[in-house]
Amino acid sequence: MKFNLVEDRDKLIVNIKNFDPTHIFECGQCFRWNSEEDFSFTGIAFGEILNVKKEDESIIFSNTNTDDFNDIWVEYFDLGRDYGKVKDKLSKDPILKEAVNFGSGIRILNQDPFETLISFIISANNGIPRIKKSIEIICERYGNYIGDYNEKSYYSFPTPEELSKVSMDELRECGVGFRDKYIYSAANMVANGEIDIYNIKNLPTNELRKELMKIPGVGPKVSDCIMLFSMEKHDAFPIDVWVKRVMEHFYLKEDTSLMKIQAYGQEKFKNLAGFAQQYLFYYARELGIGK
Ligand code: 8HG
Repeated sequence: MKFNLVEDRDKLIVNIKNFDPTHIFECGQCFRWNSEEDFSFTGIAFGEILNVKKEDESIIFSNTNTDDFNDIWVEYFDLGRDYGKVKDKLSKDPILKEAVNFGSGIRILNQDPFETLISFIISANNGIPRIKKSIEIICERYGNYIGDYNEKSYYSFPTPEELSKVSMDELRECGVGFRDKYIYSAANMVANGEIDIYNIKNLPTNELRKELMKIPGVGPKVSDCIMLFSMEKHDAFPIDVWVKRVMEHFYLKEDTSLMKIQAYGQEKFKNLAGFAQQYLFYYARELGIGK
């Protein structure tokens, strides 16, 4: 993959289509990116702090270099994929066309599987600001200090070993409520090798879902979020309140069980179901559709 890339001290200026930091970082798939006063976003992934800004057709990546861009960020931001094609296919459906226009710069991130597992266990029956706060506290207390950027300190997400040593009481003090026991079990199952979270992504989607659901606190929605946001399962179709509402409002026209909505979404959008879900989630949540 060749990019039209200019390196200028700690900045890279890259021409990328279908890339909008606001859409990417605020569409619900990640919790560790925050906007700055200049409308850029700063976050941390794979132990590196990065700042991302869109200026016209250019994306400016700060605090990085060409090697890290190629080694980490190309995959993280799914830059090898032509989102123009994904959007064209989905836009044949008139409802998706609206949702795709609304979130035109969304890309599905390839995040760390352990971080995604724990983050989406925390997300169950929770709101995004509280999810973000809990994750930030967990990283500050149990991750490692990586560095400062714009006068703010950044910490890595704890490894399975690091997190497995944290007690349930300590976890509860991070604001995770009843999910303390689930995080505790999940971290221990990964640390002691019961779940091989870094090597199961090659299983077919349905088998992988079953494997993930062996972890307490991981149901169908959480498992599909983990598969989609960290294991490249783009046929996953996580259904939360917003996706349920938008699917019922536009397609099904009546109260429908989660299982039926999932079957409908996977059948309708096939190997693009995960992308369709993300455009719909962002669209429904920002516009309050079906509320
Ligand atoms: O990207 C997401 N898709 C779906 N379907 N659900 C999500 C995403 N992100 C996210 O946080 N959720 C869930 O929505 C978790 C939680 O139940 C709620 C937070 O708004």
